Amino acid sequence: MSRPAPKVAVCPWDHAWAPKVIAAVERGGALVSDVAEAQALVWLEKQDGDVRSVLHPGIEWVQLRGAGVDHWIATGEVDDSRTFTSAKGAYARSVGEHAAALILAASRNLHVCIRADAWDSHAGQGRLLRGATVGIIGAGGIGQEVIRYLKPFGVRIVAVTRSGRDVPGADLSLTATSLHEFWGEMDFVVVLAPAVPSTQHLISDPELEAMPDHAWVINLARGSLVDTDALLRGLRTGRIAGAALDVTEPEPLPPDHELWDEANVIITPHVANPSLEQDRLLADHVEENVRRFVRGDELIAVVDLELGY
Ligand code: OXD
Repeated sequence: MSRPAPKVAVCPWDHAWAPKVIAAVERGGALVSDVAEAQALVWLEKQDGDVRSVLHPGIEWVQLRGAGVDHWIATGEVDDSRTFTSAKGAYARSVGEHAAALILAASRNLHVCIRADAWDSHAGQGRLLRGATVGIIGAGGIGQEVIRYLKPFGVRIVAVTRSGRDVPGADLSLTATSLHEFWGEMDFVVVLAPAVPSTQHLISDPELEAMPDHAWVINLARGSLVDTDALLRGLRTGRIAGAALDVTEPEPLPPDHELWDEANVIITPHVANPSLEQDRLLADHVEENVRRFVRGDELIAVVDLELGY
């Protein structure tokens, strides 16, 4: 006899994403229930709620909506009392596409053209991506998408992971410890690693110093991975050519922050993962994880508290 379908709650039930996520839970083969009776919970709040307010001992598994869970770990909402899963991987295509757009904008000098108010064919000159070296720092699911989008442009990819495993599509795969020899070869450095204590200010003065003066730093991970003061110094002294930032430290970036005045900085307000698409992408992820939960299989994107993501 097969076991009864597990009960899964979606909270808050009146959240804008709830209808799509509830449908995904049903497609995954679970019963949507009130949180009091649930064995699992999909938590749709971002930063403004506290998942602990609805948890009870019967809840074995909590699915969070974020790919990065640094906020939930820092607040203690994610702990070892049960299984927590993130949405790691769910938004990879979207963030990958945004990274490719920022790299193309930088190499084609679009930031200069967009700000110009007169015809200047010299200032507007871009360069070919062909032959450029692109470092992907944290080459997980999103990194793979970036590689897929950029490979047709004929770039050389240096992929950095914790283990240094061979990353499909990369020309060179490294661990962060061997990276210092390669900063000097980077035309673009794409930061995608999770925000954990060891990645805090991963890009600071020494790294910017070691990069070629035409290099661009592209950050789509968390603001804390790039030292903002060092970045400003690097930009002002011409140590690097530019930065494209979807995430910043501080975030949101205050209106009077100096980064807004830098001509060679492209800022997008943490929209690589646009909310217009996010509910659908999260729903696909939830459906797959609910299906696994129903079967008793291993869930995807389980948060590892020791690793911090
Ligand atoms: C996420 C993000 O972590 O959008 O999901 O940054």
